[in-house]
Amino acid sequence: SPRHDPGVDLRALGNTPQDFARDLLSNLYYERGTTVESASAQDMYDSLARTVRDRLAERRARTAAAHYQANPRWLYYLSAEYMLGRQLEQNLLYTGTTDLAREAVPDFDTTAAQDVEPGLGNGGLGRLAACLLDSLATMDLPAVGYGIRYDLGIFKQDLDAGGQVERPDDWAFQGNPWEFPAPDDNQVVGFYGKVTSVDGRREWEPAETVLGEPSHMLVPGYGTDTVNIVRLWRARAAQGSFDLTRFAHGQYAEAVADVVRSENISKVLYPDDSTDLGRELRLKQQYFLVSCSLRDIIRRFSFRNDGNWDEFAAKTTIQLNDTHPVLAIPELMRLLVDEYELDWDRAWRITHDTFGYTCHTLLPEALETWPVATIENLLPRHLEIIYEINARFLAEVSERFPGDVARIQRMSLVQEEPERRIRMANLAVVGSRAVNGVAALHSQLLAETTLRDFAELWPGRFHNVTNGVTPRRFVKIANPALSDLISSALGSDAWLRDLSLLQGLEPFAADDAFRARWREIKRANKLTLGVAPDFLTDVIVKRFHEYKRQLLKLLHTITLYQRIRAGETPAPRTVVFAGKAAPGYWAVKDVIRLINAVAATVNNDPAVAPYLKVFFPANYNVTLGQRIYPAADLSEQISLAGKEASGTGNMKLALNGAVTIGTLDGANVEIRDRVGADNFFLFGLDAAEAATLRSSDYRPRDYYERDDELRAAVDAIGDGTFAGGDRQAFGGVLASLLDRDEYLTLADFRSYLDAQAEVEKVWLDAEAWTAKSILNTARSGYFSSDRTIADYTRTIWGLDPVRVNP
Ligand code: 26M
Repeated sequence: SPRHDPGVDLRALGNTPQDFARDLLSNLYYERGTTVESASAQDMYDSLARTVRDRLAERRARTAAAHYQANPRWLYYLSAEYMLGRQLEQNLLYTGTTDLAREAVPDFDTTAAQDVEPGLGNGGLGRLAACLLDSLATMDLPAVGYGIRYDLGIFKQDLDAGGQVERPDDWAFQGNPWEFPAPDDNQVVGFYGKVTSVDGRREWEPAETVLGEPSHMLVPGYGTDTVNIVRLWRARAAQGSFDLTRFAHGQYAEAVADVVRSENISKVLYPDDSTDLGRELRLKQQYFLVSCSLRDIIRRFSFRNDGNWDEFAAKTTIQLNDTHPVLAIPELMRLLVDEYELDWDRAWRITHDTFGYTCHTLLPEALETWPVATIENLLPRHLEIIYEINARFLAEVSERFPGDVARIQRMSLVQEEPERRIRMANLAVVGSRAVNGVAALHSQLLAETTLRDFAELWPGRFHNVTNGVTPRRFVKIANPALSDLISSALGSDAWLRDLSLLQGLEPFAADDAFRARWREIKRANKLTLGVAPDFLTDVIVKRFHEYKRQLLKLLHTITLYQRIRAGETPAPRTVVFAGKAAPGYWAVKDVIRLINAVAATVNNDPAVAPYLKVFFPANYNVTLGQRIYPAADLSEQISLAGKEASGTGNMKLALNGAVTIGTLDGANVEIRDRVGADNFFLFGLDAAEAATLRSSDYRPRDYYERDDELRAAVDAIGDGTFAGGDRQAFGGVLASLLDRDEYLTLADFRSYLDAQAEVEKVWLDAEAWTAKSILNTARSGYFSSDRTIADYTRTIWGLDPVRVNP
């Protein structure tokens, strides 16, 4: 459309050193209002960021023009979380200006160190969202990510006397140069109130309204001109919320109470990972995201397609990142039926054809449910719509399975006991065209267990799309030396856009000179991380959760310590633990405290120093992960089989040449299939065995009594060895292990130690180890998020690329 033809040469920004330096100075003078002489590190950082951003903005303008011209089918990715990682280094890489920036900026490293990671997510789910956006742009697919612009991201973790202490993450305190606010594009969101009938139509009159103010960040593709966006909503009080009457009466705090209430909606990310807390503010956040995003999507659609609703599902596909945004289903129904006056059946067809739902868990405690009373109060019209969806759905179930009352109760969107609650996963499945798990085993177990009834009713609706990670951030940026070696071996850097090309490294696993180079790089990466370069670097880095079994790794560490004390001389290793625990999750906060107590004992014992070190860097985030993955030799993926949906750290580590020790859980299964059983250290119960043992009368004490080393390790936790003689310090951990051991840690202990013995044997043969390391990288190309996006595009989304004109 001519309206979007800029009619000028947008490529006015040159890329000579002079052009770049001039733009940098211009930003320093005109945006920061300062001079080279008086510029602070922040001034210089901000000016550099803008200089780079402008180069992306120019590509963004051409992308938008190409998109308007093509009027394609769009993907909208709805996610309450995005873990984008630091922006500067990525955007320098994607604009090809890294060298220009190093030349133009006086103290580049100090300047780059000002870059702050926007931690707008908890862990795997949020980082996956960021990897998928990276791949969508790289593959020239028209997509927008929608999310929430939390003022406070995931808390910062400090360790105080070995225990986790949380500090707020005011990530944008110094401003965020990567962000474009668009206050004029705001949406109005309603809450509470009542529903009345007007001329036979239901009409919701909210009692409270809040503004959603969007800003966007640029999401460039690598090696292409496409620049997509991620649009993040921030809550603002509606104008007039400030209470002048109260103010005049001296009630200053009360005068701003409504403003504060409104703006609290996007104040803080909930730091819970895999548990459903059910706080009203969380539900408000979810509806806020959904309401703003859907109106934005509809506005964009109407503008391009003259509001012809028959075209909507053909032009729009919306992917729900877990159930967090599932209110989009009743919200779209409400907009279509109440506001646009479509009849129910037509509205339902459109809605159902629009949505896809990705499930990220198997844990029942992570499946969201909301009390009917909470929804009724906050979103009364949505509750009516959910009931109507349920009535029609259950009629369909009864027709298929007449008289099967138990089935109807299981499948109902409404749980009746012990209180009435809405089951958000059921709503997501019923309202979506496609449902997918995130690894082959996960998708299989979803269909066989968690969502079995639904898979029986609609087998064709269920898919698997195995997760992936972006090789740009997690190989090229995180591990530049390894990337250069790979490119020189393969003869080009094309692998960064087609990761299957890593297969070409296979012959080099047998090449002595190449193996020596590979080891040198790993060694240098360990020095950068600050761990001993010649020790085996054994890493378990992920959110803390009982099912992930950091405690199993710790029991092994204690056993190594005790063996060394008894005179054994195992292969030197550094055990690296990193990760955050949800602030209220005391069981794993105790584990963190225990790990650090063991670390203090081990690291201060000169007798074990030549063989064992324990390292727990605080505040695991994307930035720290980028330093750890390249230094790792051994990747610990030791969750109880049947609990981890996929894992993505396992993929980042394998791509950086770490060899996995793991259970048959999540994507480990597929990693092992691809790298080969010889290049993967397998141990433990499989998912079926674990389920059987858990449902029998499992007695952890039997394992404790029968295994001397296990008993010695557990006893050391209880006898004060790591607590200056205090026998009570870790009583909770001990009791939960011996009395319940919900995640079968003791049952898998011996098998795990046997696998670790195998690890050690191979490690002592450096050439054999290096060959396995190289083969892990060579055979992990499948785990690129580009492949994940290709799978979504083919099986669920049906998108076509739109090339941006140069
Ligand atoms: C729920 C309710 C209230 C507040 C927060 C939550 C919540 C937030 C995040 C629950 C779960 C959340 O994330 C779960 C998650 O990260 N799942 C992980 O998803 C990854 C990407 O698919 C998988 O690789 C991991 O196996 C899976 O654990």
